[in-house]
Amino acid sequence: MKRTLQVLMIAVLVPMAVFGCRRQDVDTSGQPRAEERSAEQGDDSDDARPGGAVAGNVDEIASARGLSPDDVKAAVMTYNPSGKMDEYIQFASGGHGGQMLVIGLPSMRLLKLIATFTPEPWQGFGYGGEAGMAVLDGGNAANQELRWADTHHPALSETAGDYDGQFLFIGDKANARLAVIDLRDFETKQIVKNPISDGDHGGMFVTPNTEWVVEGGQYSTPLGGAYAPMSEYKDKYRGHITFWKFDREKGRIDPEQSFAMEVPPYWQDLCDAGKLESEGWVFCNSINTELATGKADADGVNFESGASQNDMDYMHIVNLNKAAELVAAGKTTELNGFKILPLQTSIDEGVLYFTPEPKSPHGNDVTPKGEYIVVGGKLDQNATVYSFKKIQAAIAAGNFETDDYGVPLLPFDATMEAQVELGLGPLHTQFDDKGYGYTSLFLDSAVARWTLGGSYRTDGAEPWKLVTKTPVQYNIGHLATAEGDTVSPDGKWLVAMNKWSVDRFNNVGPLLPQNFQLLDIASGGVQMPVIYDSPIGVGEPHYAQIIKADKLKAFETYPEIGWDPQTMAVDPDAPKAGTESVVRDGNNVTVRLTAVRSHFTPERIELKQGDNVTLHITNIETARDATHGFAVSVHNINLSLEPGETETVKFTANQPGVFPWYCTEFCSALHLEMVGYMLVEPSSAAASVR
Ligand code: CUK
Ligand code: CUA
Repeated sequence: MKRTLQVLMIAVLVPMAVFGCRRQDVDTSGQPRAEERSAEQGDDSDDARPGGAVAGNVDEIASARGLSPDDVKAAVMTYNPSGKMDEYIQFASGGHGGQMLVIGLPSMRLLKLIATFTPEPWQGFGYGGEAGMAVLDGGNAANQELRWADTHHPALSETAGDYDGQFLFIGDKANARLAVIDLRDFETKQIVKNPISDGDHGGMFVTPNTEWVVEGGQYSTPLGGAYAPMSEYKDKYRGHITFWKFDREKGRIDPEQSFAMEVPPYWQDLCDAGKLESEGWVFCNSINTELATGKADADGVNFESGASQNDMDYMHIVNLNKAAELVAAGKTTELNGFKILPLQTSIDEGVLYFTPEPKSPHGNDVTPKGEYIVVGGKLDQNATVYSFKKIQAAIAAGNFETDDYGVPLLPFDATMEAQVELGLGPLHTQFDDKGYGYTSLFLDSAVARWTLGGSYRTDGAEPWKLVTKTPVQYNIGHLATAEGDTVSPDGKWLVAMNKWSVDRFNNVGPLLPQNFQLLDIASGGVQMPVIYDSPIGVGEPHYAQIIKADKLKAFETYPEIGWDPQTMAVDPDAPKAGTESVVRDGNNVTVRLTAVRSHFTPERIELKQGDNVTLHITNIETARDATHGFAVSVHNINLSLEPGETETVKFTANQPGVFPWYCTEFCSALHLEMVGYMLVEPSSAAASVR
């Protein structure tokens, strides 16, 4: 009866109140049907497209806007008319926004921002929902609640070296943490804090079947949070490379099965996992092999120059399979309950090797078949290419000296395959399907395309040679090509992730957005024109990966009513229609709520000051996009309940008064009426005065 009345009310009210006097059919949700919607929006059109035909012809519009034929071509290549989907999805770090960006290619439209390390109200992440709070708390340091991150390198899960579209990992450079995102619902499921270090950089990178997620350290400290003065840097400070074991079945990192390698106190930098030929090995570059300790008095040397004295730093070459065997055999020590493979054990057992790399190295990228490792140099003009075969030969021949810590140091000439002169400040390299490498040039503000050698060259072109460069605006860091760090790059699209945008966008004050520029690397012959500029105004992204969109198989709604996204199963305790209740047991009150267009059940919660409240709420909708919010005034509670989802909030009703709660998503014509009242009766007359 109630339901019938509501439908009736909507049918009467909606056309009058919301859609004026237009003819309008309405379904029970209070929304116009899809066919009606597009017809409504395109009154004058005679085609099916919203907005109808464009006035004037293309040439006239282009000339009026001052667009060149190349501009028009770029527009046509990137424009998606309404309803047309993108072919690729880019997962970009959101930098110190602590989030992940989901961007469609080639349109460059921002599809979503995934709340990761930072509370985010639209997704109701970190505003009372128990699941999200638990995820965020999982990333706390021992004595500190952490609510931001500097996200650098996302890593999509892989199967046989190709993205499989299941999981996404992202590292937090500021606090040495790792987040796991499940791509069934694009939500963060786990954050783990490194127990032995508070900083990293060389993560996250996965092994070809995602058994391990690699986290390389950066600024060395005494491990485990110990104290030692900088005068004891050489002896007491250490770097780490941490290997997190991923349990794909559970969709979680398993810290019990994870371990860290103790390495010398150089500053480990980017890592990459070997693949195919080099599978089972991991490579990380490093800086500050000078062991600089900074300038704090007149005699010191600042890090900027102190850590740039040497012509060569050391690539770390890790036999991960061997390391894992040693860990399984119990050859570890423990620090803060975490397994550590001691440096001396790694040396004795042939787990760790070094080879020199020039000049302030950065970037460390394994070629698609796994036989080369490409390293940039921030103060160099070459990309340096190492051969995995040569590395193995040097190891087998015992062709090495040792560094100050006794780690075998393979000679540069013995491991290096080629040096490719590209320009100033080569950083990161990606690949295509035609045997080219693409390297970002920070100081040149350019992208270089160059030929790989070996089995990649079937076209007779000279190997290891610069082919062309495209200027980008400006100061490019990483770049990403479609599936460009997998065993089978697609050879399409390149996104230059530029640090500075300077004059590219309208002035929005002294803090400028970064600039993602899309380059067409597939259809322009030798040239790689920039065809789109996309401002990124939420933090400084570093790395990104670009996956074929059809590999992603996300839910459209949660599969069943009462779904708990944390367990990815139905919560047996989830409120369902007809089971709503408010039950008091002493001063513990359990509230079971449902939400559906356009009401909550129940709509009044009567509490006494000091009650401990546990509130379960289910969005019992099955329609796509029928999300409801749940926001309680001045309680810092805001949930986003996607169709089918169940959430739990716990709080103490300390504050007497009357608190409306309401749905924060404009879900229907009567969304404003989707409200409830929480009444908290004061414990005494005095308590009722605020
Ligand atoms: S780093 Cu940022 S530009 Cu963190 Cu991969 Cu090179
Ligand atoms: Cu539900 Cu608005």
